[in-house]
Amino acid sequence: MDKIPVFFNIEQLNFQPKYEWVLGKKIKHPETTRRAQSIYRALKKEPEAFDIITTPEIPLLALRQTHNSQLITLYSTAQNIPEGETFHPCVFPQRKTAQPDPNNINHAGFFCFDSGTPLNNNTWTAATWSAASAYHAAKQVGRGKSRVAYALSRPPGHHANKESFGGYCYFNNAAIAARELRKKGRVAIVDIDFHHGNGTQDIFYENDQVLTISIHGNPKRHFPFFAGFPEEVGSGKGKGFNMNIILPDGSGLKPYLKTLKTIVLPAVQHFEPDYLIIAAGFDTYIHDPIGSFELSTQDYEKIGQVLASIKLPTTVIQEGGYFTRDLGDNVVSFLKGLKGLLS
Ligand code: SP5
Ligand code: ZN
Repeated sequence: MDKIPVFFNIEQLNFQPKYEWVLGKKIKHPETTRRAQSIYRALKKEPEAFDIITTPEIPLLALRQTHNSQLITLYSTAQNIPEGETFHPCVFPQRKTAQPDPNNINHAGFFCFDSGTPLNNNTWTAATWSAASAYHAAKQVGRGKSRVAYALSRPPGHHANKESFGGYCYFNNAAIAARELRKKGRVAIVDIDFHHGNGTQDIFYENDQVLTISIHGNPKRHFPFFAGFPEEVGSGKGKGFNMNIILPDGSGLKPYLKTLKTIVLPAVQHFEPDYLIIAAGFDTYIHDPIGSFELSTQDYEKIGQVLASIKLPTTVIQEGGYFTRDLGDNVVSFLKGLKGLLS
């Protein structure tokens, strides 16, 4: 039996955001390096199932195909922030009139849409290597070397769009993976993070060659608040190629599987893609401190099995999931559900 290739680079651990503010309170930042370590350890425990590969570099061009140069410049500007200091954007200009200067860190607020996504001198390094893991996982699948690959991407990516960052995301890892696979065919992205994948939606909103589907908590009450509603179906050529599915707070396996089987699978199959990308967040876990769904560790295997039944070459990109202790077990459970793709 083949192993599932896992892409990760230790450089991704360099960035350690310390705090964010929730309802005026300073809290420990949920997007920690311990998250990645939890996943890494759980995968490492099963060497017969997973082949951990050290991610090589990503070509700058692959970042530039998804993100604009000002955003990339801003992250390199952030490399000059003194060691140990963090820049929390706090001035959010009117984007229509402001003239942003990405060489001035004080202008960072122009390039982001929330206050929970800080910058420091290591943001660039970690975010670039996180994107590299997604890119190389996609490449492995695109080359036909494996029918399934997993990118241990951290920091996450699905909230980041072409020109702005937010929601703990800097580069849109799934979008970068999709651009790579687009060289070979059509791509469907299914986002199972608790939050709406607003960045991914945005990047492919006018695209009819990349189908984007996100299942998430109600944006009326949950981040990202401004997007993720069913009326958002894509525009121009892309009309009909974006789908948002809201599940109620408290949703467990039953409604989740029903949604996958009756809505997601038929939509993906109708699109007839060549590749599937899963933006896999585990903040749908019952104990997650941010999400409000109630999935269990065992449930993720079942969800994986249903997604594997589409039988497409599949790239899994890690997104959220903040109950660190069980995060690794949840990822392993999900990937076991996808093992059927290897045979
Ligand atoms: C990648 C990802 O999962 N990003 C999520 C960003 C969410 N940021 C807002 C967090 C607000 C936390 N509110 C706690 C509510 C507790 N029920
Ligand atoms: Zn999330």
